[in-house]
Amino acid sequence: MESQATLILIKPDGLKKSLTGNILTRLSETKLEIVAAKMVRVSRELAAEHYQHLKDKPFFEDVLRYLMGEFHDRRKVMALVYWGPGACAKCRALAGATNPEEADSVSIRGSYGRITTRGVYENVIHVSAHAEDAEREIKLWFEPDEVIVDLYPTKNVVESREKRAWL
Ligand code: IDP
Ligand code: MG
Repeated sequence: MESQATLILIKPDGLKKSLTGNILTRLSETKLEIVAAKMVRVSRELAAEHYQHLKDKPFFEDVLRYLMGEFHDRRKVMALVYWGPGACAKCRALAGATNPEEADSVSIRGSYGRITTRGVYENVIHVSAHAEDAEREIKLWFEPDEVIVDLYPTKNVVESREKRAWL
């Protein structure tokens, strides 16, 4: 099987419920390699771009607010890239179905997810559906230099913008 990458997000409910260690332990069963990881404060623009395929759904606004952390008082997600053979399928199998009530009860979403009274599927993690989605999503969440393997072709650009540096 060919190596591929997949984007994992531990969503704000996963962080608030202190499930990070648990989720990473579950995912380690895949024997995939973690090639990028960081905490991200999610802007509306990033959330909307990430969930662009849902923009016509009635729950779109709530899903953006969920990913931005507005329902959990935790304005952050943990973003990781897992890499190896069949990465998307392996991680999605462990994650379980989108609807936490339909997810296998021992899957991550089946164990820890819930449907809120607002109707949001709070399902703890995101996993890219397939290699094509993974490429789009990883390019959205990570710069090339934040990933320790060369996943996709890059180009060199000269940037002269002001940025913060350590004092
Ligand atoms: P996925 O996360 O399993 O790939 P998508 O269809 O891409 O599922 O939906 C993205 C996220 O939007 C889901 O993880 C879930 O949080 C939310 N969502 C999807 N469908 C529904 C729905 O019918 N009601 C409420 N929330 C939903
Ligand atoms: Mg999806």
